[in-house]
Amino acid sequence: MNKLYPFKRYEKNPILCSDDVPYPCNTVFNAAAYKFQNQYLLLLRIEDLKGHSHLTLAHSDDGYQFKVDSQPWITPSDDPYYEPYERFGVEDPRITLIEDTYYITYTAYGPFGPRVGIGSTKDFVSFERISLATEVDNKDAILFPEKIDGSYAMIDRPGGMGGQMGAIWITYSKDLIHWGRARAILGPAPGWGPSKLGISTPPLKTDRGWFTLYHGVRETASGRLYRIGAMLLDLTDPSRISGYTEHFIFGPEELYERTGDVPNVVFPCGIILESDGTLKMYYGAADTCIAVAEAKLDHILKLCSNRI
Ligand code: BMA
Repeated sequence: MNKLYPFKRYEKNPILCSDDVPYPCNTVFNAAAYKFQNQYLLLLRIEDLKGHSHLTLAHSDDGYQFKVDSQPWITPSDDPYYEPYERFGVEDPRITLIEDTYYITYTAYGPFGPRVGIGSTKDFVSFERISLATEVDNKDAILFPEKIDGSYAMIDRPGGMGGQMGAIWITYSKDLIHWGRARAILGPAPGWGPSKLGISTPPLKTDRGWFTLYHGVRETASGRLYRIGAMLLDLTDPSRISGYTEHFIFGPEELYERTGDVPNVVFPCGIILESDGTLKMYYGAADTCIAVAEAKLDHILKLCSNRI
């Protein structure tokens, strides 16, 4: 194993493909992950045959073999407030537990462009929408599991559409509806992820800071290349980076990551930390299937230098 690339892929990857979904669909990718009542849960982004996405749950006892529900769980809303903004789909979910409630952030996609939706559940059966938290041209949003200085905190990715650069920002709210005091955390810079930067997985509290994975995109002569880095944010002021990997730690290598509807994409939306310190990273591969790779959290933390 290359010491700078800590993740080891599960040998039976990919773990979920469209054939594993019990109803017709095009692809299954970019899934949120959580351990709920001793079961591994994935909240899958499934793209239907019209090219619109919805979210469906999959369950597993071991974290590798998942059974996909027979029905979608979160579909575009027909509520007149949400409908115009979710008409083309709901995408790329992430799950954060705050106190006793699981919050799901997702990309609401409609004719005006992508914006951030927030909803919640306590049981992964009922789901209530809370807000469309941003205007358009914003996605990759993730809530912190604790309030910061009395406010909810959310990382998002304004910009980055239509060939523009996108950066990682943080914003705060008292009610998950009205957001403000936004600050940029990390902007694009020449290197492995210069065009679009976005947070990938919900913050995990460690002694050294809030641990997150993020993605960077390099525009190449043959298209975009999505790769993953790790970042630590200051525990009391998460607008400050307290450490990060100067190089990417995971990128497309295997055939199922290199080829598919969108080639050369690895796109994690969920991690699960096991009791022995192993981190399971669930990621969409080439916008076509889902794979899992594992690393020791300590190993990744060692790669996060203290300077940026
Ligand atoms: C991003 C998101 C992801 C997708 C990726 C590659 O902008 O839309 O859902 O995996 O592009 O297509």
